Amino acid sequence: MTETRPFEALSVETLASRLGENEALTERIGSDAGQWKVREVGDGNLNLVFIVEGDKGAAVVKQALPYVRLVGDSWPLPLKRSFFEYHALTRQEARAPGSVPAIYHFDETQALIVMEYLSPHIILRRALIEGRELPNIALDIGLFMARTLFRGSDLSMAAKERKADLALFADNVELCDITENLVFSDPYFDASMNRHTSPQLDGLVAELRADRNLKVEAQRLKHLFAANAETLLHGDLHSGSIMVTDTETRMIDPEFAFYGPIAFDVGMLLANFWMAFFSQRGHEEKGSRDSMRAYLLKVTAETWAIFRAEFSHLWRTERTGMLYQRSLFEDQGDRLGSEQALDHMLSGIWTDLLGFAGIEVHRRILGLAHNADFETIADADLRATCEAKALRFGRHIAVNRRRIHSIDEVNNLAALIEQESGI
Ligand code: SR1
Ligand code: MG
Repeated sequence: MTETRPFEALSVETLASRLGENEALTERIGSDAGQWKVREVGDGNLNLVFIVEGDKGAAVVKQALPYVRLVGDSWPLPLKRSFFEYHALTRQEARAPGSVPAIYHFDETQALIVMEYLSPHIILRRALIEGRELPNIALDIGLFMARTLFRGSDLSMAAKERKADLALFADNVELCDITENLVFSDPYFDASMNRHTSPQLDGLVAELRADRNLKVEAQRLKHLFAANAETLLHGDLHSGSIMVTDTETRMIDPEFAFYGPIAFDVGMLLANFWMAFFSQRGHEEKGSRDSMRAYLLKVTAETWAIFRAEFSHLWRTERTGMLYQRSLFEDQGDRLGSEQALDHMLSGIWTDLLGFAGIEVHRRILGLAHNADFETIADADLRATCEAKALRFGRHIAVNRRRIHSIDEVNNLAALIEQESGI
């Protein structure tokens, strides 16, 4: 049953009485709501997340709040982000089956989604901080990105269907606005919500903000983000939006979904692996992280290789949309023409993903929304050393993205910067 009353935030105390008659929940976790155990576990920047356990099982209830949780009610944020998350999850499930949690129920007025409780999964970022070398993430995430990004684009979809979807997600204005400001602009001037490890990083931060080429590049990337409505993006694909076990990987939290450039999701994701790499020095109290560092660079190379291979496979077998139509190439016996176009597309994605990755690194160290990879390093000098390396790496790949041709080149650079001493 869907509630008809106006939006009201749930709490641990009220959840069972509010949702005790909800069939999606009672079917899965048991109908004796008086026995339900409810925990609020949300540690993200925006929403409430509850785990509800009954005698038959458990489920997750995620509810949007009318403001940014990280900042408070001084920053209102519309509830409709829950609508976009729900619609993005259904499309991701159709395009990359098994890659997202199952959805049991959506209530638009209450801005809540009831979904599968993933257990014993943990957030990927936490696993990487703990130094866990997960064997499947490159394969699982590479496939997820290739399938969702290819199948959500004009390479695959019927034009009418894609344009309708583009119109639907175009209304996710406020979440795009967060990305447009927090990712592409705020890090490059002294915006009011910014913070960084100070005074250790003050000199480097001033240098970055005075770097004209970097600022121009960040704005060119912002332009691309805003104007290139290429595919349905996850929109916030970092290691905090992925849940893992040793053998399973699920993508969560696509509330920032909208139509944008393919390279954005890929660049954000790889940036988070590179940040995990630079943060390892700060997590060596229980032993060397040399092996973890090598693992993380291998993961970036494998993720990109899997993405390329699957995207190429889909290009050759599922290119049913209006772009690069088969009637111009394969049907004319011109397979080489089709391969040339594919190569062109992949090299464009590569160049742009380096830019998006570079600025994602910057915003996590200079902006409002930092990440736990660095934040959990208690010693400020050590944290600043790790962050400074990541900042220099980010600047290099963003500014030089047109001159960097392989992932090995990027990973060699990361390894070189990691070996340097001091800030
Ligand atoms: C105010 S929201 C800050 C960040 O949290 C989300 O996870 C997105 O990454 C956003 O940029
Ligand atoms: Mg999130």
